[in-house]
Amino acid sequence: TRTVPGELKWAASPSEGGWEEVSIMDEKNIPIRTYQVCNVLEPNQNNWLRTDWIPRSGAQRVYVEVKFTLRDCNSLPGVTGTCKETFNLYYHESNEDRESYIKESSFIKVDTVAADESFTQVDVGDRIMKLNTEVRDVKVTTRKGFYLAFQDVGACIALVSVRVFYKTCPLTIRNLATFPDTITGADTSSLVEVRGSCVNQSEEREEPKMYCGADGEWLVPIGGCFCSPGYEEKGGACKACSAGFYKAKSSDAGCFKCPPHSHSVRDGATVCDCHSGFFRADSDPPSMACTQPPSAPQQLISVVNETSVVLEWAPPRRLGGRSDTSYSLDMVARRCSQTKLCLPCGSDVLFSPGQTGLKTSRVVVSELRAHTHYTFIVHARNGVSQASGAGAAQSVSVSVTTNQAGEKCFYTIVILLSLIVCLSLSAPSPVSSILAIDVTRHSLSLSWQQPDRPNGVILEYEVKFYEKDQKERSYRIMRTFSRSVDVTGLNPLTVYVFHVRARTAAGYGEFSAPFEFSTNSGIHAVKFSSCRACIKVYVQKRSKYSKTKQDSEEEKHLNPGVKIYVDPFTYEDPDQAIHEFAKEIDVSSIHIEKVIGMGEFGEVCSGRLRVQGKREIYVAIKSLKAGYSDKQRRDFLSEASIMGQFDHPNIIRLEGVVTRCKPLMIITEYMENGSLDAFLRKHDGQFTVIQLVGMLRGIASGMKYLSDMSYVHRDLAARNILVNSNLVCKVSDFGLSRVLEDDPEAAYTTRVRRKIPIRWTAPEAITYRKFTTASDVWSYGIVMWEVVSYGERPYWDMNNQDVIKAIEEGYRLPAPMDCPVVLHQLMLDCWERERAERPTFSQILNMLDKLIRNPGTLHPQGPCWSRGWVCVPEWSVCEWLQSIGLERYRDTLAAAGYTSLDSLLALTHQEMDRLGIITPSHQNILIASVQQEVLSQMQHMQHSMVPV
Ligand code: ACK
Repeated sequence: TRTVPGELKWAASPSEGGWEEVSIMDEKNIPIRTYQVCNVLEPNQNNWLRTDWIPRSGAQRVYVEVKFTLRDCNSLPGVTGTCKETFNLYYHESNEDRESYIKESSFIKVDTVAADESFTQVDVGDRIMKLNTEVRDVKVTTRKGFYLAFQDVGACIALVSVRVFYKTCPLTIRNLATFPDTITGADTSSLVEVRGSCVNQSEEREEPKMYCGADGEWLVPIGGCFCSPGYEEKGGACKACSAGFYKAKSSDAGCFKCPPHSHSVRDGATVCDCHSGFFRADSDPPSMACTQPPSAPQQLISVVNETSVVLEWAPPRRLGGRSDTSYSLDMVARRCSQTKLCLPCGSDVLFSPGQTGLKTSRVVVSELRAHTHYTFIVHARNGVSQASGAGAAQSVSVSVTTNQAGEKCFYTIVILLSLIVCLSLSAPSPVSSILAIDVTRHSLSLSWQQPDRPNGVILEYEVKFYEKDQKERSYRIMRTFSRSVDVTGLNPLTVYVFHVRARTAAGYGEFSAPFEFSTNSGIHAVKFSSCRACIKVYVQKRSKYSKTKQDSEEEKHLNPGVKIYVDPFTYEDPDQAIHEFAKEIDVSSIHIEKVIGMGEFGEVCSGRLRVQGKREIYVAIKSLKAGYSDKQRRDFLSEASIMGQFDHPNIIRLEGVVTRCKPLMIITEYMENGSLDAFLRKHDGQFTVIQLVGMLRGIASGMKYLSDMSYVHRDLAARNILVNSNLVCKVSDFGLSRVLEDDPEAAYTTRVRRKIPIRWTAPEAITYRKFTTASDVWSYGIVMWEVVSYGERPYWDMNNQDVIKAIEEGYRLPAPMDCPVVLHQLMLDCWERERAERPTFSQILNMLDKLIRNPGTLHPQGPCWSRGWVCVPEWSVCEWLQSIGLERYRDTLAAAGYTSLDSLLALTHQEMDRLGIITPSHQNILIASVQQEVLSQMQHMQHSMVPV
């Protein structure tokens, strides 16, 4: 009524002496219309006041707010029992907007309204009135509108204003769907179901629905939309991906950076175009880098055997960034070489295992014509060869002439016979001598003679070598078609042992005897055996590992007072676990800023968290994407339940969780430099060894804490370590059932059904799922290797099966470039086959602390070359014999008066024959080693005088 200009002129009955329209000034001195009645002295009052017709406008429940003043009967002098202190509110539904008369009985009573203010305070003289406000609601659903009526039965009352309204749930956007302004339902408990429509550039993921509650609040959002390809969600709308980014599918993910060798120049890209010279195969997903066709196969060799030819080649130098290289062969016979591919000539030729789509690099071509000149062309192709239009460019060819005629019917017999001969052939005899030429600090060239008895055509040679001190624990293999090889990537001043063996059609022969050669120092040709003293000290320490119990489960239960980690899956109700270990955070205290990556369950964002009474901190926010299953929810929250139990500077800290509203979130401290592997690759070669060891120390410290709590991580790898702005490394990625499912490195092995990150996992965990702290130690050794090699992939491009096999055979990763000997030794210790032999994290931590305190020990060539390390400067004959494994001659030599290393310089073969040291190799070792030992001691003295 306050907004109605002029008089209201509502119908009053009786028209005189009952309700009267009176204009007064409100508190702001604005004129308002009121209705007043005050017949308190006369009995049997029945005064009606009816409003004009009020259109319903679609509303189903209307609210009537009445503001009024009422006199307290006691405050009125001389009133009798006729005075009343209430009035009645009525309504009448009608389609008629101008009904002139409505019977009293047609009205339905809404309520009797009383004042709730103490109306004795009303002082009409000073115009100070206590205003009452009462609201009543009423369902109006049957007609287009309604009338309201006020019945007075003898009160002193002034209606100051009447406001009639209905409620709506206001227009809103939820889950990328727009919900219109919606009028609430007819009943106080009714919910109006509303269907949303997807915002621009979005597509329905699941029918978007919400409910409008009677109070005008939206409830229970269901379903929603995803931004279309090329668009991502920003502030409730879909915004085009900016240049350099793309999004291929409609999903709730953000735009992705263009994969390597591709770009997008315009906003809204659904796929990135390849840089020129790079391609994408039809089956390549848009997330894959653009790649190139392979270069030509290398070193194609042919071995003619009568009318068959064995062709072998090495893989292309460049695989173009793909792993689907295949080979195919073309054959041209001279007789028809005018036409390029002369199929008729070769139509009955057999290719084994085939002519096209070959995955192996060896083919036997048989049933050729005798005395015919053939040219074989081997093409390398991959998934993008066709797209690049470079089919024939990547090929290599070889020409041969077959050398024996024969009737076709004899071929089979001849081939069978040669097969039988082949099978009965014996393997080649060992290579008898190896020479080293061109020796440098990091390389040497080897050459050798063909074995005395090759027993067939030699197809290739295999060279196996290792650092002498490492024995065969870590060796490398090279293959060559020729009788020489350049071995590179060696450590300076290091003695290497080489073995060579040959392969024919009958297989590999025996390896040659060991041949030892030392790389040089660049200054003198010196041996480093004095270092052995230092390594020996360490090795003795290492043997202590075996006495330490590795299985922390067993250890911890004997150790009261140590906090043990509780498996959240032992709780029947996962929510109980989460609330036991994690703090619930109010979503309003989180301010999300940007998406920093994708986790298994949804985006990972960075943002800020402001908890009352604390300063604002940067946080990482992992969220669980909508549409999750119960299991996914449990798995997602299990990470927080685990993390929440830890409190250590090298373990990622949990700030809390959001579980009371959607999406669910896990909030952790923010680590500015992201994951360690990517971080190291980005800063290749930029850190000092001390900085790298500092990072390793942090990880070891975190792992020691976890192992003390009996928590086995199972997926320790550089990609699961996060780095903050101070280079502090923290272990992250906890979880249980999901642990290995989520890791892109995890693969199925043949023996177990769960996925395992093979390259990081100890053999016993791969083979029979024996995951213990000792298997975490193995993984830690791999992390050490990743760190020192600045994020190199362990075992490079070997496939998982080959890695498993190599480890089984005793192969271990070699020291990365410039890796201090002590660190590589520590890695090798972590990779002991026997898990009881591996160090504990506590021992690793002690070792790293010692190295940090004595930085000189971290020199790549080993501790002896640096100052500050206490080496044994002079060995007794006894220690020296021990170090070369010939302790057995101790007494013989002592008895003959050889009591110092110098005196041993006089040893000759004849003298040793005389003393009964008759094994030729022992004689050689003794003579060579004593000379080198004395030389290296001289060298050591020089270094002691001139600080390095
Ligand atoms: O290598 P990144 O940048 O580091 O990409 C991944 C991505 O989210 C998906 O896991 C990053 N990430 C995860 N947790 C955090 C964190 N607490 N602080 C900073 N980045 C994080 C991770």
